Amino acid sequence: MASKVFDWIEKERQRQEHNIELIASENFVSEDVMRAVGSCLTNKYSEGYPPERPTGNRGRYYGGCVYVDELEQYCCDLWQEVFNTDYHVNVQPHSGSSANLAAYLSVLKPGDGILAMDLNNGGHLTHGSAVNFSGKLFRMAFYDVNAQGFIDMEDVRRKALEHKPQLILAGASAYSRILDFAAFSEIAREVGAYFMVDMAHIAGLVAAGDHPSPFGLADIITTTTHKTLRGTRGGLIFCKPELAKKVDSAVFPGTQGGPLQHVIAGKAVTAEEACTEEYREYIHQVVRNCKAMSQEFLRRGYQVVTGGTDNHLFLLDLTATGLTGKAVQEELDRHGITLNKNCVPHDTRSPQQTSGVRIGTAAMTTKGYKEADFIRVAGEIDAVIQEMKQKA
Ligand code: DSN
Repeated sequence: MASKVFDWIEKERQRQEHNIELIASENFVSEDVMRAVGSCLTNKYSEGYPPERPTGNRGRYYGGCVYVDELEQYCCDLWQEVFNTDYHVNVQPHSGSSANLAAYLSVLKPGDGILAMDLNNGGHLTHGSAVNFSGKLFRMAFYDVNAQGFIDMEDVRRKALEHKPQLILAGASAYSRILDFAAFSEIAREVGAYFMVDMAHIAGLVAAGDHPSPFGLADIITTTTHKTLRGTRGGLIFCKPELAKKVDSAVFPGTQGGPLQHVIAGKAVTAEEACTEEYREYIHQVVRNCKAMSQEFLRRGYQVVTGGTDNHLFLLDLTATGLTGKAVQEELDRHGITLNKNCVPHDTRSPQQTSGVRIGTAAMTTKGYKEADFIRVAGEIDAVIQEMKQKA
């Protein structure tokens, strides 16, 4: 008898096929990525690292690792190619959160200071939220955004001098503008802090040359592989070669046990795809689509945080409509349009309600959407919001 599970998988497959997917952190992977992740590699234990690793590791703790050794090394080599870098890479983190935990613990001890962007202003849960391990383990300070929603680099410097953090973090989940890695790195140098970048959202843009690269500037770089990189769900850590041993030890045995070799296989396929000209053209289109859609909202009289976008996402500020992000998200769900409620900078509503929604173009660009399609969807969203306003 077939498992009940496949009914839900089929329903979810249909939902993904028919809905308009605008969640900025989601995408649709290739059949090859799914084949790799759904393969027999899920059966294999391989705690440790491939023997070729340049970090003096002791190899694996299990027999039968000959093929996963070759696969994991291939995966590491490919990710260096994707970002054209000689940074050391660890492909074992199970997720972006696991990658951030290991990255922090590779150079910090509990009680050390981190300066990051607040979750409510566009940062990420693992960037020091009080309810997350990051906020519980480390002494957090947060830099602010200005009234238009741009990161205030003067505030970054001021807070760095005031709080003397051991690590400064650049990276966001809901920030639509270029991150000035050179300026962050200069401030980190000035106060003697490590400089870390969490590029999870924009990693695909960095790979395609549509966002400045943090390589050469940051000491440690983390990312997920499933957002703009359009791959399997998982995390990666890159670091300057001199931190390689610390990072590898922080991942295993520091924070994880056995790596997920089926996911590492999926990450390797993702990297193969990200090296292609077709992928770079896809990312260019994601950015063109995002600009076109945000401009259409502006044309229709909406507030877009920072007045536009440089990347794959933007935030619609609904304050003037009187509607909450939650209500708009739920109503759009009923119309087959999927996005998520999101705080806008200095939001007066709670993260459960919010005054905004976040919109991303990576997933529907994978389905072939061009500028005109996104302009049409902006019109559909506007129509739903106007109807909600009339009923309110
Ligand atoms: N929570 C993810 C997002 O939606 O941006 C990041 O991990």
